Formats: sequence, C-alpha cells, structure tokens
Amino acid sequence: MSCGACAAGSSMKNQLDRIKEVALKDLENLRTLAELETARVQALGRSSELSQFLRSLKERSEDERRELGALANRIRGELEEQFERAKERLEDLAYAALEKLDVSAPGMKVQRGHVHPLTQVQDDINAIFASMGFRIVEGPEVETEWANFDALNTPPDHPARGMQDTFWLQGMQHLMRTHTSPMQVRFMQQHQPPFRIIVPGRVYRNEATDATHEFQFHQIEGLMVTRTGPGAPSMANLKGVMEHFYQRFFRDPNIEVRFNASYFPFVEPGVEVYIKGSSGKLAGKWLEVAGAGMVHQNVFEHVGYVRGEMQGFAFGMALERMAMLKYKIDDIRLFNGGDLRFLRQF
Ligand code: FA5
Repeated sequence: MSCGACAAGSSMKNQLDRIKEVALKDLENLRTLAELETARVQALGRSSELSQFLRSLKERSEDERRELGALANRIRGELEEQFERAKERLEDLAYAALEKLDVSAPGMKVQRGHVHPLTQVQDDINAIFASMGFRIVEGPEVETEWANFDALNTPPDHPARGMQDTFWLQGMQHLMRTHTSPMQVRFMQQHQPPFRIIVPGRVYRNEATDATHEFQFHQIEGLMVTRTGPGAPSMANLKGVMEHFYQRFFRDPNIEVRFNASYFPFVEPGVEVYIKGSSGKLAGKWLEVAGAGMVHQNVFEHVGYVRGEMQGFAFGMALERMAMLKYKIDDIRLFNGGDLRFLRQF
C-alpha cells in the first residue's frame, strides 16, 4: 500500500468516526418518537452520509473496500442498535405519560343540562288536565288531508282552509298538520264516548315568522264527549274547565274567562277564549288564549257516530303563547334559537 493510499484510508476512518459521533450526539437530545425518526433517517437513510460512504467504496481498492466496508457496516450496526434502544426508551416514556393519574387533582365539573322551558310548561299543563281526569294522547305530525280538513267539516273549497296554509307532501294527499284537531277525528274513530283527552303536539303553518308567529309551534287540543243527555258536557262545563285550568296554570285565583263568539268549522257554536288576570302580562286586559266550542254534529258523523247521539266540547291553545304569558317572554323565536342565556333562565 502506498503512503498516499495510507493517508486516504485513515482520513476515511476519521470520517466514519465523525459520522458515528454526530449520530450518537443527536440521539442524546431526542425527546419524541417523531424526532427520533427524523434523526434515524438522517443517520442511516439512503441519502445519509454513511450510505454515501458505503456507495463510494466501489471506487476503492479491494483491500480498502474490505477494511473500510467492514468498519462502516459495524458502525451502521451499532447505530441501528442505539436507535432501537432510544425508541424503546421513548415509547416507555410515552406510555408512562398516558397512564399518569393524579388522584389529588380537583375533579372536573360536569355541566348538567335541564329540561327545555317548553317541556316544563307542557308538563305543568299535562298535570293540571290529568288532575281533571283528562287522558294525554298523541298523534302523527304527518296527516291526511281528510283528517286535518275534510273530516273537520272543512271541505276543499272552504275559506277557512286559507287561514291554515300548510306544507304539503308530494302528491298532495298528506300534509304537515296545521293543528292538533285531526287527533279529535283519529281518537273518535277508535273510541266510544265517554272520554276526555288532551293532545299535545307539534303543528306547522306556512307563514312568515315574527315575534308572535312561528312556522312550527305546539298546540294542546282538548276533547270531552259523552252520550247526549243530562250531564253531557256543555258550554258551561267548557267555561268551568277553562277557568280552573288558567287559574292553576298562572297561579292566579282571580283569573276570569270570557267567551267571544267566533268561527271554526268543526265546532258549533264556536268561541275565542279570553282571560284577564290580576298580575304580570295578564293584569287588567282581556287576552285571547284559545279557540273552543261544542263539537259539530257533522264531525261526529264523519267519524262514524250517529248524528245527535253524542255531545261534547273541544278546545285548542298554543303552548308557546302560554309559556310567553306566564314567563313574560316577548319573542316566540327565543324558544328555538338555542341561546343558552335565554334557556338557562328556566
Ligand atoms: C286552531 O288551530 C283550532 N284548531 C283551535 C280549536 C280547537 C278551535 C278546538 C276550536 C276547537 P287557531 O288557528 O286560532 O285555531 O290556532 C290556535 C292558537 O294557536 C291561536 O290562538 C294562537 O294562539 C296560536 N297560533 C296560531 N298561529 C300561530 C303561529 N304561527 N305561531 C304561534 N302560535 C300560533
């Protein structure tokens, strides 16, 4: 071996020592598995200095190749082992961090939700009617045109249909119910009097929203029917039920009820129910709170009863309007707005 070759060989050994030194130093400072992977690629990857070194050996003499190749491969093996150890150490640390449980840390407070104000008001209303012997039943929100209108004495050309414009489903046979009154029809088709029911539920109307109108709101229907005869439900009974309900609901024994003549095709006579109380929004003025009346004999006929054999009253009110009056809420849109500042007040 010439002296020149000797010098080249020793400088290449130095280069290998330096490569090893740099890689081991890098290993000491690693803190994450991601950092480790970057350092590993840098030290041992295809474009690392070590790989380039090994590739360059083919230009060397056979002796040099043998000697320096063996040395370079030994260093590669050592480094691979060191990287593997560092990996195990970092993995252990990562698991330990995951499992770390500080039993003395203060507990995390779980935020509890609560019942929506409309549900609270509905529960109150149900309880009051239940105490008067009314059964609570529910019905479908998608209705037939027949139950929502025709059976309720409102044929296609009837002007009252225009007052309850709705959302029709494809084919115009079904619609989103405009009121809970179709449940009068469904219930009577399946039951014989005597009965008294209330029907809470969602209703839909195709109208612009404002502070007192929603396109989707809730109603509570009431229906009490017996066979015709002494003791059958009368307008006087209807007034008594209304009075008792509103006095208990608003917790105001001074609430008065007044009927104003009105028109709904499915009752005869029909009235609008007004109340006046002594405090809050009810103080000193008459407010319209419901529609009501004696069930029309045409409706009894449509559900299969014999005309004149049955007698009863029906009423319908909106849940949102009840809640607004009770809690002095001035915009109906707050109920569905999702604003927690509003909802947390209940
Ligand atoms: C009816 O829906 C009748 N079915 C009520 C009825 C039942 C009368 C039984 C006779 C016998 P009306 O369309 O007026 O009636 O609606 C009833 C109540 O719903 C109204 O008094 C009003 O308080 C409320 N209401 C009507 N439209 C809306 C709306 N867009 N948003 C909120 N509340 C409404």
